[in-house]
Amino acid sequence: MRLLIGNKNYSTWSMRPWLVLKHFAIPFSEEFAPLSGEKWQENLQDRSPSGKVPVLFDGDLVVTETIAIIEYIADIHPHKPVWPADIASRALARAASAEMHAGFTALRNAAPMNLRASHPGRIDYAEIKTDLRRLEVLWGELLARSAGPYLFGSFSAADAMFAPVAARIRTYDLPVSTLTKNYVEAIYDLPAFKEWHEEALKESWIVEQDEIDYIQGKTK
Ligand SMILES: N[C@@H](CCC(=O)N[C@@H](CS)C(=O)NCC(=O)O)C(=O)O
Repeated sequence: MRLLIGNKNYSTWSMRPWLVLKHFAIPFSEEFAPLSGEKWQENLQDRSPSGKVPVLFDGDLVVTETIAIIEYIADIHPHKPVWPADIASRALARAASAEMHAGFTALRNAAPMNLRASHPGRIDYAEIKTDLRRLEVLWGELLARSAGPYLFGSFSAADAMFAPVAARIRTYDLPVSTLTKNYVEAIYDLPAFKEWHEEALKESWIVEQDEIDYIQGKTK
């Protein structure tokens, strides 16, 4: 099984299935498709049917879309608790993951993941407050229900879906509750996240369109 991913410092979607594979000790090889540099988009289109990362290759099967990749991993490893065990928790985990996949657009657009960076105070709270409030209510309800430290007790695909948001909260020092801060810490403490993070810190590529100065129109 091969996973095609983008730059670890920036690629939120790549991070999610990678964390699931690593955390559940599922053997895979990773391949890198840069998200910057000469003809990066053409090169990515040659390697990915959707022109995006991640892509999972398993024999002749090519799976695009993060959530479909995670579901496939769960299907072929039914004994690994990729999703929580009980039906109600699975439904809630899938709902939260679907909401992450389709939503939180203002937060995602205003505060790109950049693991190497530290930009406290750079995000206009007014732009993201609706998403941040919803995020804190959702995480708060799930953490109260499970008693943590992850959304459903132990780490599951739902946490993998939200890990890049935890990284944004840290990078931009977003104003959040202690409960939310503790959850961000739990993500940073996960061995698979630590491994991704360490590898991201070693990267030197700059993906300009994902840098806060570019997004805020300061270097366009
Ligand atoms: N809906 C896709 C989104 C994937 C995505 O947007 N990936 C970014 C990198 S994090 C990408 O490939 N960007 C390249 C581009 O849009 O040209 C998924 O769930 O996997």
